[in-house]
Amino acid sequence: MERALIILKPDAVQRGLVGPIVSRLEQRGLKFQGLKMMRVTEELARRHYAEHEGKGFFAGLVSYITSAPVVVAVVAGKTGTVEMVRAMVGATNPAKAAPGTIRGDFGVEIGRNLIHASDSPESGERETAIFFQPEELIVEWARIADPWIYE
Ligand code: D4T
Repeated sequence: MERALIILKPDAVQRGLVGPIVSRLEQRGLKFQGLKMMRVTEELARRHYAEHEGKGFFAGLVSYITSAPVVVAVVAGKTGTVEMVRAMVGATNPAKAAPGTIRGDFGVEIGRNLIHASDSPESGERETAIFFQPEELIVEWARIADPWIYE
């Protein structure tokens, strides 16, 4: 089992795109383990984006992600799920993201790229632990559609 942390960023929430984006993930067959609305504090933003500290866009990135509520989720699936979710999300810059991807269909600019998805299974685990308490997640649950999604 692999899982990815998803953040529907403030622009996705403000633009009423939570439903359409969650829908895409759900329709693909991804299994949700957790979903909640929250505010990202500056401390959390700095921790999440620690690899970008010192870069020119860092201050803008922190201010964007902390500016309004976000929706965070954990989605799970078999091996390869994280890569599949990243493919659905599209290139970091929506202007260059392929049509059919979330960023390619809903966005136009890198500073408003709507969604975050973990970039490796290891990041998925690390980020899940940052954004969710264990008791907020339902890791094992029987979904009636599972045999119709996985052979
Ligand atoms: P996130 O982490 O938000 O899912 O985006 P990506 O994984 O697709 O891309 P990233 O980590 O390289 O960048 C993080 C975040 O910073 C913004 N950004 C990035 C920016 O505003 N200007 C830039 O030049 C870069 C490289 C967008 C996403």
